[in-house]
Amino acid sequence: MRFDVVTIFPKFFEGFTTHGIVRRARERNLVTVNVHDLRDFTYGRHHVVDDRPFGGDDGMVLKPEPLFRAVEYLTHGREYQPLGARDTVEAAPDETVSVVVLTPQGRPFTQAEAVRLSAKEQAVLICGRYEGIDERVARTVATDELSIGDYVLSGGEPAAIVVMDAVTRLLPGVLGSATSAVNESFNAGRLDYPVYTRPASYRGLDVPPVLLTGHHAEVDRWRRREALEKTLKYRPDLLADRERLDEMDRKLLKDIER
Ligand code: 6GU
Repeated sequence: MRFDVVTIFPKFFEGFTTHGIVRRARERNLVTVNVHDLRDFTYGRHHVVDDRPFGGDDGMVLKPEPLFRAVEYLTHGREYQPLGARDTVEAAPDETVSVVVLTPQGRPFTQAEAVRLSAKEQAVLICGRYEGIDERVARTVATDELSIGDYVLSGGEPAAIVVMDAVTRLLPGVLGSATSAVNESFNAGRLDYPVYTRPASYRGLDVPPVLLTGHHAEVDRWRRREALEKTLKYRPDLLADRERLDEMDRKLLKDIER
């Protein structure tokens, strides 16, 4: 899969692409991360990327022209056009390409969205800045507008990193074991169970004894119960639809609620 990030802060991505899972996926040619400076798609001596909002307000807005030109270049291989040379608008070439605008106004980015993006050949990630992006970008050349949560970041760069991380680890061959990506939080509709490692006793804090017994059925039951307790405490919304749970989970949940 190929990611093309469009940003006014290309250096922001250096650490991300050179560490951990993404680094290994790149080295094995499972993923390509190209980072593009929005200023390279500007025209004129001053490389202006922003302007004041029509209607008046505080702050600045990312101008449409450099973003349209960046998307055309990255998805259609079209060379930079002089201003005014093109008066039509082309969205992504086909369903193998996603053009994602990252703003707090987007649809929530979820594990399901990560799975959907992981099936694409290319994702262009446009990082919003300042007070926003000219709305014509999201309405035309973009295929998706995503937000990573209900809080305001000063730019879309951390969000682009979040999206690339979540998607990259889903790509075939990236994680060591074929099951590690499926058997975890959210795919199962609840939070993961707590884990412990050695030492079994540390500063008077003991690992739950059941984990040291080697009784797999008991360990499984304990894990399920802990996972459900934590989900009930932090994310009761995930358990709203009891129909999605199996018999054992429903029984454990009733037990916990008593
Ligand atoms: Cl994608 N961008 C910004 N600026 N803030 C956010 C966000 C994105 N998602 C949550 N907050």
